[in-house]
Amino acid sequence: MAPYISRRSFARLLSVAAGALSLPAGAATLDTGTQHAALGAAMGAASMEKKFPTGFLWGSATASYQVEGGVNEGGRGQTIWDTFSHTPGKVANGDTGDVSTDSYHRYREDVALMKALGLRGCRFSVAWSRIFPTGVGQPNQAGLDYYNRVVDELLGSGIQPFCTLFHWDLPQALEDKGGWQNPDTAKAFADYAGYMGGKLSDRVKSFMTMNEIRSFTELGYQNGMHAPGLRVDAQKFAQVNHIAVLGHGLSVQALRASTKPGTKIGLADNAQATCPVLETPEHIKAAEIGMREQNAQYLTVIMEGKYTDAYLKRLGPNAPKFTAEELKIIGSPLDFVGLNVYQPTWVRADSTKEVGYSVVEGPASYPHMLSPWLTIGPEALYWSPKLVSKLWRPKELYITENGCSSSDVLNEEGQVLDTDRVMYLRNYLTQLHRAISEDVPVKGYFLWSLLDNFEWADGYGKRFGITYVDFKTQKRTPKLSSEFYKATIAKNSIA
Ligand code: GBH
Repeated sequence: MAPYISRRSFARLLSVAAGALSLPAGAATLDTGTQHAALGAAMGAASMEKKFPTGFLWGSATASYQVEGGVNEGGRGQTIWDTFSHTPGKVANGDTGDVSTDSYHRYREDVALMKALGLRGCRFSVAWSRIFPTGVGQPNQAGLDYYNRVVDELLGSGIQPFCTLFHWDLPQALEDKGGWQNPDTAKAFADYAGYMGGKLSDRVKSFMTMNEIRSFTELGYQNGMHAPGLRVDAQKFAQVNHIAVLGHGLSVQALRASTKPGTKIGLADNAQATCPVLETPEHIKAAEIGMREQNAQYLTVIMEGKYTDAYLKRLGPNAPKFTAEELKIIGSPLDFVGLNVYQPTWVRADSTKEVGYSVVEGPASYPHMLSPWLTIGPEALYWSPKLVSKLWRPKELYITENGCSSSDVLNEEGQVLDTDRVMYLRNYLTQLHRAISEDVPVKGYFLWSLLDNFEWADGYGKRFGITYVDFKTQKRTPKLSSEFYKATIAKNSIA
């Protein structure tokens, strides 16, 4: 700090630092030493009390196959995750989503948990195969009825529903015809999305087309770790990505046509959260370039309506085949961008690279949560919305997922004291506050997840909930992190 501050700049600093704080009358006329003390106190208090904007939407997120169970009820059709999880060796411990948290039957109890936390937003996903059991054809009223009940229960509890239309549970009948390798799937998805928009938009005001395109294409069709468990060649894989983003664009258009005026349409994307290794201008610039290039075939093509030159060059003969018309559809304007943010991608300036940056792999000692991939970098929740906002100026942003796994156990008193999850959330939310205080238009935050649930190929072994679920009895027990989240919401601030 400078040894002397002019009265005018001192007053300005105070007003910046103090926000709503009341300061001693005439503070600006005090001597320099007292000024510094007062300023320090104001800054300290301001940094202790990090207020979120009034009306900031605090919520939680789940996804159909991960929580519903009831896989053979209400006329639901089979999905690629039923097939995959029932194939020996694919999911840890042979776990399946057959029952999971049984939210198909217990959604009222789950909504009550949300209400008790003070949540005002709930992100859930619709299982396509409950609505169109084979992906196309005649709609299934019993499936629609279930989501009508969920939506009505949420609204009755003062919680805004945010609906995701595809969170990876593709109808098996569509996979049998090539799944996301077949452009017909993109069209079928748009038809289904349009149908849901027409049925729900009298009550649901925000829709997300897809969840994490990168995850279901890379894990499902490139490395085979998720359903449908395929490993297609590089050219076919680039085409899978193209068909998926095309499905997104077509569904945006279908939703525009079918929803009530004022309905907001976006997606939930896990754009790699490029963070500068050091916060210097050159590395920050590198992170910005990295945000575009690391996500070229996902968020970048969606926001810009074109693939970057570097992406097409890198793929060479394996680049996707596309038309100008398709790019236009993919780039259909959105009302908001949802970002799922978990781990950082550290980036540095690198003049030896044509693109000007490189990704830095962490040392072996780099800390992570229970899931080995979930390296800890709270800055991700600053840089991801910050850079997305700078590059593409979306009108609104939401954090559609953030949270972590922990080796939760019930203690003798029946509590789960997940201090590591509290640590994770506190630090990430502090960085989110930093972004918002710089006017990045983040309107809400959905914690992943309300409940421990089926964590895909990790089965039930990796718990992400702020509520502990005993999968034998279905008993739900709020963890320490629930208490933390509840207090954060009540204060609308992070300490
Ligand atoms: C999100 O994926 C999903 O939207 C959600 O369904 C999921 O439950 C949640 O986050 C927590 O994982 O095993 O090393 O190959 C997060 C992105 C991409 C993270 C795939 C795990 C597998 C890494 N996921 N990744 S590895």
